[in-house]
Amino acid sequence: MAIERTLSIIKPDAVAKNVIGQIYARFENAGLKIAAARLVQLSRQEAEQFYGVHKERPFFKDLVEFMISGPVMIQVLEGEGAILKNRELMGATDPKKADAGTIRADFADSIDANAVHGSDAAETAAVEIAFFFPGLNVYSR
Ligand code: RTP
Ligand code: MG
Repeated sequence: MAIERTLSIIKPDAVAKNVIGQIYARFENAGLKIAAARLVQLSRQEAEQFYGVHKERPFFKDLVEFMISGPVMIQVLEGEGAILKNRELMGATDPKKADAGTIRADFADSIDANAVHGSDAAETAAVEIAFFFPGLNVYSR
């Protein structure tokens, strides 16, 4: 399988719970490397733009409010099949439906405060990485 990159966000709920390190350990244990990372407070405009595909959805306003409710940890993950691998590590969007041992099953409280984001396909990964790391040297190692 090809080496891929994907965008991951540890959302405000998980940052507030002080589990960045525990979530990073899951990435590392699955063979994913941190190729770039930033801890940031998103602006409303950034959150609205990032989740723009969902802007007509009923949960959009709550999603944006949640994403700006505190700092987020944003990283580029790199490794074999990184996009799908990260989605598997995350578990289902609704933590009640997430498999045991996934990040959302273990750290998320609700479908809104669900601990992590991960790109869902190669095209969205490219767009999302460029959005948060424009022109960056994403280090391959
Ligand atoms: P994400 O984009 O954050 O990685 O999550 P996802 O792919 O698993 O889910 P997606 O369908 O892309 O939805 C984005 C985020 O919106 C919130 N959501 N709320 N109340 C609801 O029915 C609902 N549905 C989605 C979640 O926080 C989800 O992560
Ligand atoms: Mg999504």
